Amino acid sequence: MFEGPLTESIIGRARDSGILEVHTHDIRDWGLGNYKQTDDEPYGGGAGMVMRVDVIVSAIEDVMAMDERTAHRVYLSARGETLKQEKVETLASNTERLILLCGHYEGIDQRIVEGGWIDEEISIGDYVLTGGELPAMVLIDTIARHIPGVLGKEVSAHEESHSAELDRKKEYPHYTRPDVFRDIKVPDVLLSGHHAEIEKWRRANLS
Ligand code: 21W
Repeated sequence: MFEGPLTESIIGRARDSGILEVHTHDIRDWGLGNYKQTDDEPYGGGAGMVMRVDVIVSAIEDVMAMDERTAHRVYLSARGETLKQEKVETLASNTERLILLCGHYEGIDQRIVEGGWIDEEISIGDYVLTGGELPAMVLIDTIARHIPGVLGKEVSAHEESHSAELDRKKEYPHYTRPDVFRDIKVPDVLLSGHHAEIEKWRRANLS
């Protein structure tokens, strides 16, 4: 399920050029018994299944040992702190290696958190998904574009929408050729070549 978002376009090119590494691991590789079981019924009853602490700890410890650099371990969880651009920038500048644990089913055994095998829990927003995989890809995408060389040199992640420089305002409207399309014209000021006026117009049209 990580094919596509992580192999195409900007992220794909960054991986091909070696400035970004992403490795995926199937938790079933650490599953128990002939059925490679990774989950079990919740203590206390209730619907759904819970991912087993022993399976996940084995997986985390083995993945940790695959690289000598210390890793920041994030559990993508609907109960986590909502991801904001500020967090993205903190992770991008302080973290060389991330281990992302994607929850599935109803969640993971809480002892994974209590036992210190996770550094933080992150959600990507207040809506319900089926698992942590899409959130993991969102987190990778947001962090990757802050790595020098990932974006083309004409765009830098630094002075763009949501950055501190633009007061985390969104964007100004963009136009390109043709200057008239089905009677809809590009604002005259953008064709004027008057840079001060263009700046003023863009500042006035931030949203
Ligand atoms: C969603 C698992 C909800 C469990 C009562 C009984 C990771 C996520 C996820 C998921 C529940 C993120 C329930 C935004 C997300 C994720 C799967 C709770 C419901 N209520 N960010 N059972 N949204 N989602 N179970 O869903 O793992 S980050």
